[in-house]
Amino acid sequence: MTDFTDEELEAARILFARPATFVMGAAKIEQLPDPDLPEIAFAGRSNVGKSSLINGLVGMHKLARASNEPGRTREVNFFDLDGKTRLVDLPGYGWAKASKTTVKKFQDLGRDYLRGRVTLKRVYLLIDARHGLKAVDTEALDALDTAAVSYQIVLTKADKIKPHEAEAVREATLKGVSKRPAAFPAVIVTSAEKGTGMPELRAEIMRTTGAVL
Ligand SMILES: Nc1nc2c(ncn2[C@@H]2O[C@H](COP(=O)(O)OP(=O)(O)O)[C@@H](O)[C@H]2O)c(=O)[nH]1
Ligand SMILES: [Mg+2]
Repeated sequence: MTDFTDEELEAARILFARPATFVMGAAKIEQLPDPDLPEIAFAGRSNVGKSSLINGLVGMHKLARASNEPGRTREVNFFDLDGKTRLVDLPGYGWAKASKTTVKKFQDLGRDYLRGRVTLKRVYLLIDARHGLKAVDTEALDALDTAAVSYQIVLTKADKIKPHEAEAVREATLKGVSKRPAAFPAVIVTSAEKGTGMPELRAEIMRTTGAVL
């Protein structure tokens, strides 16, 4: 994992303690907010923990709605962090129940966003720490490499396995993306439930967006 000084971790803690608000959900590419702030997007299969991670980062339980509310998770949802940066919750993939047309519509939206967003600084691709990279993730990795957007893998729900197991999955995941051109060569282990990895992820986002207090 990238090293951060105590000062950086503290600055990031303060940044993420500032007010975070829901800006809007876009169901079409024309509805995106003006690209006037640096953005960090979160992608991953549905249920991997995207909304929970965003909530964990800002320390609010209900900013991004978690689970059981597929309505919002099919849009691209924008959250403003104190006017400094936007956190973007992308539509999940790997839907079991949704129709093919619905899936395609929202994956196309996600792809259009990734391709065309000039203010997008990095994508965090979330992977369940219990499973590691799976075939279902390949398409997302390919889309990110094709869009040439810098992305980093975040392992979620690490509280559900033992630390040494999470470490093994982290190493295997890092190896799995080592030849991928747009992948950042570090994998962060997190638990939104326990707060694991949140200080480092906040610092990483602060560094990546160039947000200053
Ligand atoms: N144990 C545990 N459960 C989590 C964690 N993050 C998310 N979950 C659970 O996983 C389910 C899906 O989370 P959600 O954030 O809605 O996933 P999303 O579909 O990717 O936005 C919910 O029931 C969450 O409570 C975590 O760090 N630890
Ligand atoms: Mg969600």
